Amino acid sequence: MRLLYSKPSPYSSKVRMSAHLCGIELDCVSTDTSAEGDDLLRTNPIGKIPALELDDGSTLYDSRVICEYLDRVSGNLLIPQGLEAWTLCKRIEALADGLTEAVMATLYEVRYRPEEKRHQPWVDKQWRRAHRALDVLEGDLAHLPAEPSLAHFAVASDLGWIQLRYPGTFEEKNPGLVRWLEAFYAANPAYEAMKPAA
Ligand SMILES: N[C@@H](CCC(=O)N[C@@H](CS)C(=O)NCC(=O)O)C(=O)O
Repeated sequence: MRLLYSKPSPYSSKVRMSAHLCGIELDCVSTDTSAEGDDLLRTNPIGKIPALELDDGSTLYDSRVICEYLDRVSGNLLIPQGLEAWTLCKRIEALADGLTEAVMATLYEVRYRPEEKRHQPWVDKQWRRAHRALDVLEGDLAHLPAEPSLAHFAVASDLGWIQLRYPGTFEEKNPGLVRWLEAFYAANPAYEAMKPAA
């Protein structure tokens, strides 16, 4: 299977970590979304990564759908199936991804919008959203078992991306998140090479 991805992309990082846990090897193709190339648009008409091309040529996007697929084909190695554990796992994934979406919106505001057209109240709203999510995440992680699952990969990827793009955002205010990340990589060193990187 071919994964269109980029090294800094947090959603791609989540998929790569998930595939590793599922024992699925992906042919990872570095993809620049701003080029809107044919390969990307054929794989995902939305023009975003991660996008997966299956061995039969069919395609899947976005990261949540790809991870659900990896879980299914691996016989549920990625997502716990008991209702309580499933609920916690999927809620944490949604929270971590929503956090990233908010912070990414602020990055795109600077990257793609001319300065005179930026709307600071909207940016402030995204940061309020992000800080609420970070606070709740810090509490939720206390309930997550040590054994890695989709929730772990979503959190490690999304926090890793924030540390890459906006270092210092949560380290002081949410030290529990820093401790959690350190413990995760100490117990699961293989995943460190897949975290978002420049
Ligand atoms: N909900 C999507 C979000 C994917 C996404 O936003 N990917 C970013 C890179 S991390 C992207 O492709 N951005 C390019 C763009 O928005 O044009 C997912 O979970 O896969």
